[in-house]
Amino acid sequence: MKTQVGIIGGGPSGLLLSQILHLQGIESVVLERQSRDYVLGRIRAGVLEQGTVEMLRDAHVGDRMDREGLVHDGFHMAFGGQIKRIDLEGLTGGKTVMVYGQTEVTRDLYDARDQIGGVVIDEADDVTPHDIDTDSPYLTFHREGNAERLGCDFIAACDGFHGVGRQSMPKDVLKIYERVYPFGWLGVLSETRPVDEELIYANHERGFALCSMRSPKLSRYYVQCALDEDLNEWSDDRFWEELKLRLPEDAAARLETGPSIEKSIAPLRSFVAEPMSHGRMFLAGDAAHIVPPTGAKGLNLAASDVYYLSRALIEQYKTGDESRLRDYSKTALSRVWKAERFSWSMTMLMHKFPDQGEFGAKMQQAELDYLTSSSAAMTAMAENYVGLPF
Ligand code: FAS
Ligand code: PHB
Repeated sequence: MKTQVGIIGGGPSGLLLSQILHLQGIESVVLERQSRDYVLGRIRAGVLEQGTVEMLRDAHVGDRMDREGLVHDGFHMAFGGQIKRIDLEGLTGGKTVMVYGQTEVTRDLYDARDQIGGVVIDEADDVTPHDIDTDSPYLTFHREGNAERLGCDFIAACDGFHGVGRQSMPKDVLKIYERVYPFGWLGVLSETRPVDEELIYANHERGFALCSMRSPKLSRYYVQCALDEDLNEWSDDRFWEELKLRLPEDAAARLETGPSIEKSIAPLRSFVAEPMSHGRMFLAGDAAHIVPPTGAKGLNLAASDVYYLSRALIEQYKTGDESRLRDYSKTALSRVWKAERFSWSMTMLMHKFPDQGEFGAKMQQAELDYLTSSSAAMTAMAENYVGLPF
């Protein structure tokens, strides 16, 4: 097999890159390790920055998002018995975010690829990049037990944190930066009316909690939990009781509970791999970086990587100018690190740390009190939350 861009990974990064290139007449093949059902069964991100929304519309995959997504022009921060609103739209001159699940984004992308004849090979095993520092890199993989080879001009490793792309970069080239947090998020999806029309981020002495949603009838909740929590110890009743304890009284009183249709624990880490390219292989999305979900940046960073990489590949194919490809890593990392900083700072502000002590708790309350009483501080929060410019 031969194509122009070989893409490892059929998550949001790989599918969006493939779709954007296709619309510019550039061929690609996506090699996805899992089955389509498995990929679509993962419950992940929920909030799309304005830049991501515009990219999806430009890639002709925004129609259902615009019909079913929820435009949010603010969110709430609860702490010390108070609840304060961050007026995203008012503080950023009209910018908002879209609440629309990553699962739906991925479904829309798969449908779009199928509709225009995109090549996505599911259940591709042992995908392996070769000769990435030559002019003719290629990928090998197994499909239904048969060995296959995909020749390409460039390889995009969109294969997530556990992917093969980053692992294939020379060890003496790669520099890793990492911070693992001493807690995780226990998440629940339930077919209940969301507790509020907007998201609530809660700092509480028992730990962080987040009230989010997927639709007016589908709620997504999280509570901070210990890293070694046993999911079997968390009945729905225990989850709902713990969530209520961490929310302001009126929110807890109106919380509609019900059976969980998904329950999982996600670890939290900050992670960046530099550089994001080597030879003719380019890393995009979780393959290159991970953020704690506190700032709702993970999926959105994947989108901005794809924005920069697709623009660079299109320029190379249209004009032969490789300068944007050469600058891809530096350009993408500039935005990645700012999102890493925001996600880290939100995580430090909102969670209970085992070693923070009473002084640390007081610092968090003082910062939250200052943040929500200063338009300058809220403006900084708002412009990061809606997404810094691409
Ligand atoms: P993905 O991991 O989504 O996709 C990579 C794809 O590559 C996968 O389908 C995988 O099967 C495939 N793959 C891996 N190795 C392969 C190989 N060797 N060969 C072929 N294919 C391979 N972000 C938020 O903004 N908010 C959240 O609340 C949030 N919650 C999250 C919860 C969890 C448990 C996780 C893991 C992530 C969460 N994220 C969240 C971040 C998440 O949304 C990612 O940023 C997003 O999935 C990034 O998309 P991709 O880069 O496409 O990576
Ligand atoms: C979600 O809805 O899953 C979600 C929303 C905001 C976050 C993290 C997760 O910061």
